[in-house]
Amino acid sequence: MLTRRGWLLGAGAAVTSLRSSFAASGSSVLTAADVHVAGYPTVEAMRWMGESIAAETGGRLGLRVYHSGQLGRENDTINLARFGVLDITRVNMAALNNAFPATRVLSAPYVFDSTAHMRHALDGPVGREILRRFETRGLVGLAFYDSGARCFYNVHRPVHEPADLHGLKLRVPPSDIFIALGRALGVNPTPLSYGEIYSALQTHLIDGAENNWISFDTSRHFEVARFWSQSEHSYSPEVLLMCKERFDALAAGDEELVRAAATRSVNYMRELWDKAEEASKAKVLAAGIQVNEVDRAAFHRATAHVLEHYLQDPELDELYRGIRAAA
Ligand code: GTR
Repeated sequence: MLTRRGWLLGAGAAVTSLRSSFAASGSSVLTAADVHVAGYPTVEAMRWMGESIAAETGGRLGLRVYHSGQLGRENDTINLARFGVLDITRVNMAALNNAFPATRVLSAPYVFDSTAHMRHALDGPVGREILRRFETRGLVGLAFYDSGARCFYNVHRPVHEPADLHGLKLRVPPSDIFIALGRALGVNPTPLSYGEIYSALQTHLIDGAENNWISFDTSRHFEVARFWSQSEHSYSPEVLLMCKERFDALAAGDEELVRAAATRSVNYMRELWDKAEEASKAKVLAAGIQVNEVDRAAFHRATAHVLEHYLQDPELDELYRGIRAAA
């Protein structure tokens, strides 16, 4: 049987051989990973970034995107990037919450009012400050991408208020914040990696999960979980992280070029996001998903202590104030 370690070593070897074949031709290629499928806005935005880098360097530098979790689970790709096996990974804040305290304020419940608010806050000083913090642990924060509003979905019933969730076993990302959020709502929070959710739903290991419209659609979770409740409890955004060692080793001028291409890809990503969100919503509605509004104020009240707990940290409190000032 192929062990997890064996598999990761295999992925590392594939990346290394790709790099050497490019090096032999006098050009070099950056490798990037994403757990989402081809066509997902984050994957397409990274490809766009790669094309832009290749065009500007006349093909001297390129970017190869491994989508669909080909290089492993999100948490694994963070370490692959920290240790230089992989150059860039696109992950959600949830995967970083435990190891990078500053990210907690971005994932906590009811911090952002809307996608527009989140974009505005991340484009300003709060976003820049959080990106900077990754450098202390071997990573360079290149840019934030959207992740929309996370909502609950399950196989049993519409959820209107927190009590409707009581007793359900819900998958949450492996993050203490999401576990605390689940507990605050009376669910049995079950941390699993993204790729494990579909079969966990099918085999009734879990009753539901939470995510945004595009993930609900492209992961095909909607085929099993037929009730979607518009809780919008977190906007936990995505981030593009690059191996710091590899970034520092880029040729003169290329650091700025890579940073600038990542920054420009954000606008492209947002355009794709807005269109894909509408398309995914329409698709799952046409497939017969039952959607309902929730008593959002009740959800907010029930989870307020989770945010308050994290705001006892003065640094998080300051970042939070910056976020609210951008509302
Ligand atoms: C998605 C996010 C993924 C992954 C997933 C999850 O919204 O884009 O990177 O974190 O959620 O819940 O695991």
